[in-house]
Amino acid sequence: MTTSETGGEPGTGEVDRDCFVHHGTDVEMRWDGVDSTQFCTPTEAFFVRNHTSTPVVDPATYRLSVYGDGLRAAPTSEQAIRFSLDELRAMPARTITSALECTGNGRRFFDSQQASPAPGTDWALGAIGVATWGGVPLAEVLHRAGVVAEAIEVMAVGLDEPYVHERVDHGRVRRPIPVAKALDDVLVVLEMNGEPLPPDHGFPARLLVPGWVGVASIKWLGELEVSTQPMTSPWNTVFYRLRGEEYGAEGAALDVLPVKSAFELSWNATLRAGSVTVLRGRSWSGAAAIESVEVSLDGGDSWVSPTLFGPNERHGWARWELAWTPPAPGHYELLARATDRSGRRQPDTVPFNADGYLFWAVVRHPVTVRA
Ligand SMILES: Nc1nc2c(c(=O)[nH]1)N[C@H]1C(S)=C(S)[C@@H](COP(=O)(O)O)O[C@H]1N2
Ligand SMILES: [Mo]
Repeated sequence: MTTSETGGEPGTGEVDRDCFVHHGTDVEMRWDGVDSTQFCTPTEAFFVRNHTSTPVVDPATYRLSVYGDGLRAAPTSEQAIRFSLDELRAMPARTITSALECTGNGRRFFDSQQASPAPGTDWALGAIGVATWGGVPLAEVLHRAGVVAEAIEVMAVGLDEPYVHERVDHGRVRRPIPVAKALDDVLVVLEMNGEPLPPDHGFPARLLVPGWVGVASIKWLGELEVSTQPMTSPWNTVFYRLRGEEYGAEGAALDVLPVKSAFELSWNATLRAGSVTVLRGRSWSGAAAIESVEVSLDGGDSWVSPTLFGPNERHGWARWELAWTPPAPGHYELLARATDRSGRRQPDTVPFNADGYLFWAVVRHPVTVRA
């Protein structure tokens, strides 16, 4: 049903190369390219994170297979209940405007700000985007498949090629989520920003797990195993765990994303002394809407409140702006620190973890002011 494209990068020929920072099989959104008049990230500027490469899935033969002992008839994978794309499209539709963020977003700041580099894609803060996702509630699909009250977890499996890392074949990208989350607000996405899902973002169908680590939002969704027992995959036992001194030997599997902020400004931007510059940025949290944002123009000595504008809802992001007249030439560090409505405020530092996940400390953004 699928063939794997050769070539390391996603979206060959489809993406505007200049609007991204390239990292092997991943591409990162450029914060200095963000259009401050737009709330959603345009699809063509949305980051891509692929463990292998974008598969070509034939929509005519595509089926979503649902099976497991958490369904009334307890079908095996061979006996799976199968939904075609037309059947999914005919189900009651829903849209949600939500961020999707990679667990490793901000990883490079473990190195540059805390002198503790972590392996993995060297993201700055551009492994995030907000889109309007359209599709079918996962709850609808699970109810039609006959989910039972004893079901506790749903394992989503992608149709991309098995992931081989350091000569270990980990199988297809897959990860379980609790049934409670699956039935709450998870979407089987068919459309992104009003258009059919593009290949790089999971055509013909993917999950969107609002507020959770991006890896939960399995692309090219091929299977859902519904189980009455806890399930494991390398993506919840080996990868995407917080491992490190502060977290214990086993580490903790990751779910809800923390609160973060970014300026819509190039790294080392050049500004003019004595001229008014409107600084803009966005803050977001997996847990709640944004309560407040503080900005420091002097490396963290003093803080001022930017003006928040536009929508500010759970799962989106809050936009903010602040007029600044840089007083004198020199090098400055601009800081933005958000607090969400669940009471979490971005810290100055975060404890290291071996894979560099969830860097949610305040990022120090350098700018040069010229005469
Ligand atoms: N099947 C599959 N699903 C996947 C991945 C993948 O490599 N294969 N990458 C995951 C990760 S780590 C992230 S951050 C998001 C990225 O979604 P995007 O590429 O649409 O931005 O997809 C997730 N879903
Ligand atoms: Mo990710």
